Amino acid sequence: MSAESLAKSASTAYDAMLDVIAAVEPRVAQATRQELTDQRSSLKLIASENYASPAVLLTMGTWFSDKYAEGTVGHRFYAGCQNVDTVEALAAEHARELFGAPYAYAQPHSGIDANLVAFWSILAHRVETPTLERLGAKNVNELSEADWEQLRHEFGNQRLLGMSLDSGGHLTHGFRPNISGKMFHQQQYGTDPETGLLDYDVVAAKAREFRPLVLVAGYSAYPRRVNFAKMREIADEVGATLMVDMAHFAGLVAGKVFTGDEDPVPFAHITTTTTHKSLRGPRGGLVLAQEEFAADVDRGCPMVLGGPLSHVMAAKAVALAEARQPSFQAYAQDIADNAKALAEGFLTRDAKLVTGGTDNHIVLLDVTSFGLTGRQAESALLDAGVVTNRNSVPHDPNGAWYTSGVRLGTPALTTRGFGRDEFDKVAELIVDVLANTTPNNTSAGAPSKATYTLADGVADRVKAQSAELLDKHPLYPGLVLS
Ligand code: DSN
Repeated sequence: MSAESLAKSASTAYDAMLDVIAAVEPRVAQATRQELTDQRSSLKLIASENYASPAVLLTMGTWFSDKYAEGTVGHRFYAGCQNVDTVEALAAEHARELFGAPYAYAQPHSGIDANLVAFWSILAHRVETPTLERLGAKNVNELSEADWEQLRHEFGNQRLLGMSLDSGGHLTHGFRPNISGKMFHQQQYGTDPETGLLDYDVVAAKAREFRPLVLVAGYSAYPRRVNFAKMREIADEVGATLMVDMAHFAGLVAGKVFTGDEDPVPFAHITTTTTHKSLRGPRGGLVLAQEEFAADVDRGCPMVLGGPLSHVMAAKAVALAEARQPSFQAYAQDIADNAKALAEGFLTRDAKLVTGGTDNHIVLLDVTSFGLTGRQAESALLDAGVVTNRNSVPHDPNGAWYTSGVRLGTPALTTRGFGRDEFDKVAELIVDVLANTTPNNTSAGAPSKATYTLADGVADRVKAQSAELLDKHPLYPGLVLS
């Protein structure tokens, strides 16, 4: 089927779908239409967002949503799961083939859920199983109260070492307010204060001293690649399990931009990801594992997760099939090339970047040189139709709420077909907004961290120039709603 006829079919499908919805709750149909208009008319630079294909989106809107399927393929707690088995097995097969993983689990509903499954599996495999074997019990129900208390104590007293939030790690990597920072004794590694880069010797020294059960690698706001061979060496030296959260860069792994030591899958005992960021699938999670962890990961539902979202697993299968096409490799390379162009666009305009650049899909702009907090910068950019999110920079003086940075990513606009020239223009537009934004004063006369004034005319000027870029690269070309 040609791209043109596919777009025509999608238009018919969405028109019909919106009619059916409008017959029950027209305001939802209207908001759904408006969301498409808004996404089409703004510069989406949120590093964790993308645009899934109509095939992926349509797959989510079916009766698979109505089916309960707790358990795993061929081993469910409900009858009638034969078709769920088909789509879950397909999603897992595509994931194994795409990433070269021995085992894949397609059920997690999100990245946080995928990480919880991974933590639970590591604890089950490395703490619970040996304890049960030692005590000659088949499962926890056979333990005496005293042995159960001992197991609970050991389960709840393990150690995790992960990257700190302000260095680019994720909340679930042991950030103390998050569940991961409470279910484990946690310590964090950061980045070099001068360069902003990971220092593997520092990570190794911390690991030797702390001796964690789990070493977490991966990031959500670090604009550089990671050497996972080195992380595995560190884990092996201290007897830790290496868990890599590749949610942000899974598309770059799938698209063979990150290969060799930069591909986490062969090195990690367990790799987790979301499916909706650079991987461009439906909103959801995925766990990949080496064989030794497979049986424990497989019990993720119902031990950690509620019933799987079968309609989303079906959409994961479609998205992963898309990611196995050669065109996805070209897309992934464009993501990385475009991020470099965006970074160069900022550097030539004297803006400050954390680590001085990028070699993945993220650019982390330090907005203190504009005299702004991240929150002011994010809001002023939104006024001009540029959608970003504020983010901490290492050792951030403004904390995790106001922040001093704005995180930008290239996956979404690359899907629309933006290239290096367009990303250079995007840098120009962002600098235009930020250079024309000034912080307001609080009632006490100090500079506010939240409010600001964007000079007259700037938002309209930037919106007009963005519109030229966006019109050249339409979102879902050929998809027309009546
Ligand atoms: N929401 C993800 C991100 O934006 O990176 C993290 O959970």
